[in-house]
Amino acid sequence: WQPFSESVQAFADHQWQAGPIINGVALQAGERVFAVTAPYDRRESVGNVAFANAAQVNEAISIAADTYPQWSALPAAERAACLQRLADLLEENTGELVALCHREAGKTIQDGIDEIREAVDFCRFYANQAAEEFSQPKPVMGFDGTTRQLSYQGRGVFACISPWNFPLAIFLGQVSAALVAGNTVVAKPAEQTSLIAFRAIELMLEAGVPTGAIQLLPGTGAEVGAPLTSDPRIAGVAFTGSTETAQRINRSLAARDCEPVPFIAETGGQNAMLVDSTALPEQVVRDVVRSAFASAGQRCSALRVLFIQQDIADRVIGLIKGAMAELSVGRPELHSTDVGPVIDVTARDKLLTHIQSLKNQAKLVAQATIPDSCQHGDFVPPSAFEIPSIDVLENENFGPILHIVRFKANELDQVIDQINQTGFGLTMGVHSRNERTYSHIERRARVGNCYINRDQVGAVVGVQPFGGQGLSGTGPKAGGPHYLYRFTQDCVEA
Ligand code: UN1
Repeated sequence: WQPFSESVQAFADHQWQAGPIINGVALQAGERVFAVTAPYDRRESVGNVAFANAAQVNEAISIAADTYPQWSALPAAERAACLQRLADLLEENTGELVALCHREAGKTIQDGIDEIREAVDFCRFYANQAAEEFSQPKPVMGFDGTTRQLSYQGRGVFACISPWNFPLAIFLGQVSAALVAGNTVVAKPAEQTSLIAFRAIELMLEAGVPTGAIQLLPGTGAEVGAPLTSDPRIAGVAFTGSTETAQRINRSLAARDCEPVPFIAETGGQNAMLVDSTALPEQVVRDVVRSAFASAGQRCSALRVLFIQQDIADRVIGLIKGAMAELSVGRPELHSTDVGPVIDVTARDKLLTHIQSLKNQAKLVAQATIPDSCQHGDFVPPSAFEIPSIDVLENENFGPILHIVRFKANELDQVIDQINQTGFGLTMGVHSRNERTYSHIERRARVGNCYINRDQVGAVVGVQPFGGQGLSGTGPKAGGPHYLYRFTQDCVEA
């Protein structure tokens, strides 16, 4: 902690500059320049970003397409070596990157440290897997005893479109997977976190990834994302973000008059936790508070709707109230802060509107207070409401708001079905000491990640693959054994 706290101080006045990186050249001019300010205090300048213009989008795709034959022809182990060097550089620059995650994305220091760690893990995991599995053709044994050789190669130019909530980890997770599998990449980071993406690509070039293989295009979905995904030269898209944007990209890919391509999407959720009367209340409350309020609720895995069996509801809700009274909302660089700001004023206003609308149809259980020191930032008070049913929630509320629903013992299946009917299927938490109950819930619920008797955030690369079903995404899971294959095409020598 201490060294990272010091690097946040060391970079307290630093101004970062970013723009498109095309063929290794960092450009300071584009469509327009966007001034970056800190989410915890909008008076604080963090730097500037030049957003890409239409000509730059076109040029980036051309260069990536021209470089594809050379890059894909390299042995997988050589591509993997570049990513291992990138991971080394991320570790060497952790101090600056934690400071940047704090200043640009408003992350707490602990979240910043976790972010860099996860980015390193993604790079090393995909590099190891590619070196091991794509270096040699794989023998496939037929039932008749004969053997065929299956080899894997890239598909062409991949578009990687990533979110602001994991501005380094998810950004580099997508880009490193696409690259190491043999594709060249055009990356469009979330416009709120372009400085972090820019720094990551600088390090990637320093690590030896050829300048033609990775192009960076900061900008908005309308100005950069849309022309990118409608371009017939794009051979695949990796996307993490909202379900609506995923649907838009899907339509745009389908409308192209060219070959069909893979679309890998990880999207939103309406994540629930089910607590039955055998659960341990203290443990439930610890896991609820972390799942709902850590990272200011800005994880797609975060808990949104807590279902508690009536028999223990009063006791658990009482404990949640007590725990929320202890939650410290504040500036993210302070060691004492549990909940920092949300990403921007648009997010804040949307969440505050939701809180306002709940006040008419729900019972406020608890609400933390925002200290005066936070008045210039985009903060939302962590809040918990009792609501009559999950049906009152129309959308995912991407912030520190917990909804609580009581249910009776004989309503368990009905509750699971209601959760399934939302169409989302990302994470689910279950607290029960009855094995029959949690096994039954696991089987009946349609979710990507089901967590039993623990919190439901913080998936670990290579240990706990992460991704959803239904409206929550296409799979395969990031950080799992099948993700890389989706970026490849396979060829059989018979
Ligand atoms: C996301 O928020 O887009 O398990 C996905 C977790 C994180 C979720 C990342 N890996 O909490």
